[in-house]
Amino acid sequence: MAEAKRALITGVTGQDGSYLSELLLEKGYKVFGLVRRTSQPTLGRSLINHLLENENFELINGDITDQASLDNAILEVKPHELYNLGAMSFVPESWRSPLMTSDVTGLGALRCLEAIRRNMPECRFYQAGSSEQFGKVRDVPQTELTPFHPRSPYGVAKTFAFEITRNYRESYGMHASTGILFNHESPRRGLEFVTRKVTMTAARIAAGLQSHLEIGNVAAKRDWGFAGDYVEAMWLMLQKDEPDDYVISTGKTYSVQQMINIAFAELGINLEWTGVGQKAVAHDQNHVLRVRINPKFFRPAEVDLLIGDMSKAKSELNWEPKTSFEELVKMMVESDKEIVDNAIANGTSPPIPPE
Ligand code: NDP
Ligand code: GDR
Repeated sequence: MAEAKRALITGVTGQDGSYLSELLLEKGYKVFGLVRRTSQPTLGRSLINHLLENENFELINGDITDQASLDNAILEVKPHELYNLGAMSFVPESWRSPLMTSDVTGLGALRCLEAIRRNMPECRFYQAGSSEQFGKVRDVPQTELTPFHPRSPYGVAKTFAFEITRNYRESYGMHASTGILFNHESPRRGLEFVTRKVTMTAARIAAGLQSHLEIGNVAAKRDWGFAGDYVEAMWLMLQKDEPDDYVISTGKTYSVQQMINIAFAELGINLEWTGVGQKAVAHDQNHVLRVRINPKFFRPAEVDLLIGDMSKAKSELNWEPKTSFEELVKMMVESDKEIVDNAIANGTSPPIPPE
């Protein structure tokens, strides 16, 4: 029998890391997840708790800001594939901590590439690129050829990571690819990101735990897909004979306001909006205030519109998104309703999205 393929995943405790681990285990891989040493080891890792007893799933300590730990991980695991999903991934935080963001999200990719180049050059590399690289978009929709104009320190760091990945591919002939992934969500999305903040808050409102949602720029438009569909594209990129870069998206865009309307309607709350800009508010069918704009959630520079053209991924990887936006929002609302209902039934506090 052929030896099982080994994959090393940074960012394994995050949304995508958990779905990618499940996918690779299903495909017969031995999966190694790089985890940071934290003072409370079990916290923050709940997304992969269900995998810890799987004999083909193993955690290894390391940090993408520490070159030695990456070298050690490569030497120990000898991976056929390395997926670099580790990042400081919350855009607003990148203005508060721009140096840390550049170190983790930007230089972290370079350290992974160096660890491969020095220790195991045949290991294939996936870099988690982002539609935030397009920022103030120059083309609509955005393709692999659209120039970058990132609008946040996070977007700038991802652009560096993209460029250095391409450079190592061209300089050293490494099998290194970047997936330029547009926003993707799931019931495992962090509570600080807008979709999950909306679905969890809507579930809390429906349960009578709070009166309304406070939100930032509802005019921003995003191309939102399901994370479970997107991790398959990551794997497909590393199965190609030649490394390359691919846009992964749905090709459809919705405003934050539309997303809020669909999520609340799932729980029988039908919103009517009045006022414009920062004065916009939404009331329900009983004239109760349910959504209010709070300027503190606005960003120093915004990405107004994202919509990706994934035709290259479709023709070359045979990849297409399977989950519609409505199905995605429904899945997230149902999951958060269940979390809130279970917490109430058990006498515990349901989660509150952080600010
Ligand atoms: P999450 O924020 O859910 O996960 C981020 C992961 O990075 C966590 O596992 C975190 O570990 C880990 N991490 C943070 N700092 C370090 C470090 N110094 N060393 C090692 N690991 C670290 O992100 P997602 O799963 O949503 O995204 C995965 C990747 O894809 C990220 O790179 C993100 O920027 C990128 N991306 C995401 C998109 C999306 O819409 N979700 C779209 C485009 C790109 P810990 O648990 O210890 O904090
Ligand atoms: P984004 O995701 O910045 O696109 O980055 P996020 O969900 O944080 O914001 C999407 C849009 O919603 C607007 N918005 C708000 N956002 C948050 N978080 N909270 C609010 O209250 C709020 N109100 C309005 C934002 O201004 C923005 O326009 C995500 C991350 O996963 C990145 O790591 C990834 O690279 C990109 O997607 C593609």
